[in-house]
Amino acid sequence: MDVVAIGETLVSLTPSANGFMRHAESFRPKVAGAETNTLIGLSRLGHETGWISRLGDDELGAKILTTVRGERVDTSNVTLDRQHQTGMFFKEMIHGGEVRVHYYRKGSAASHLEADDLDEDYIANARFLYISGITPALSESCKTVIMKAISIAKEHDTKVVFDPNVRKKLWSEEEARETLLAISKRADIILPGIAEGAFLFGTTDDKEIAQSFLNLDDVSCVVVKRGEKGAYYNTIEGAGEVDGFHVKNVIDPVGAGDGFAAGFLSGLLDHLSVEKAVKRACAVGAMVTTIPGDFEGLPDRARLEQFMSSDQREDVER
Ligand code: KDG
Repeated sequence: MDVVAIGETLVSLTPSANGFMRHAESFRPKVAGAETNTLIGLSRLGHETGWISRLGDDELGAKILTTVRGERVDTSNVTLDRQHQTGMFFKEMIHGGEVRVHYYRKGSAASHLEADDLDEDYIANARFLYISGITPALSESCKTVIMKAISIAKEHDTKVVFDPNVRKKLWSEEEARETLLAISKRADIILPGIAEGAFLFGTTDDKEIAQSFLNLDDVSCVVVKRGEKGAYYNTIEGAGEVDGFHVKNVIDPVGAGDGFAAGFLSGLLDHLSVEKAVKRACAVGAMVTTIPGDFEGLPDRARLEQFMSSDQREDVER
C-alpha cells in the first residue's frame, strides 16, 4: 500500500439551488470525507490506497462503500456497524461563494472507531499514514485510535502525514489546539492552511507557521497552503514558494485541501523534488474547485498533465 488513511466519510446533501437552505426544494446527495477525498485523489493518479473506518450497516453506508471501492480504494479495513448509523452533513451554498456546513454525525458509526479496529500490518506495510484533525474531534475513542495508529507507524517507519483540518463545530477550541499540537509533534509531514497556522500559533505569516511546526519534535517537512496564491514549503533540505493555478470560475472550494494532499503525496511517491510535488499539489487542489462535490473534480494522470500545461488545453474535446 502506498497510503493508508483513517477517518469518517459521510453522505453530504447540497441544495440544488444556492441560497438559504430553509428554502431548498431538493438536495443532491454526494459522498464526502477528508481522508477518502485524498485517497481517491491518489488512487485516480495510480497509487495504491487503503481506508480504515466504520460505516453504519445502512443504505448511506452502502452508498459510501460502493463509491469509495469504485474508486479503487481498498476497503478491507472498513467495519460495518449494526448499532450506529452512517453520518451525514448538509452543504449550504449561500451568496458569493459562501459555504456553510451543518453536521449530523454525533454518535455516528465512525465516531465509534476503536483501537481494536487497527490492523498493525496494514499500517506497517504502507509508505504513508495519512490523518486529518477531523478524526480526533469525533470522540475520545477516535482520539485514542489516531494516537495508536501513529505509534504503529513510528515503529515501522511508515511516514506520518498530517493535515490539521480544524473543524471548530466538532470540539472546543481549547481541546482542538491541545490535541492538534500533540499530533503535530509526532508527524513527519504537515500540510496546514493559513487559518490553521493562525489557530495554532497566532500568526498568518506562512514562513512563521512553517517554522513553528518545524520546531516541534519529529516534523521534517511543512507545506503551508495559500489557496490560489500557491504554497510555501520548508523542509530539512530547503525552503521555497510555489505559485498557484488561477481558476476562472470556482464552483465549489470544499475538498481543495484534500486534493492538495493527494497531489503532494503523489509527487513524493513518484520521487519528484519537494518543489515539483508542491506544484502538482497546487494543480490538483485547483482542479477540485472547478466541479461540484468534494472529490469529483480530482483528476487522473492525463487530465492533470493537460491542466498543468494549460497552453495545450482546448475548450471542446472532439
Ligand atoms: O475537506 C473536505 C471535508 O471537510 C469534507 O469532505 C467533509 O470530511 C468532511 C468533514 O468532516 O467536514
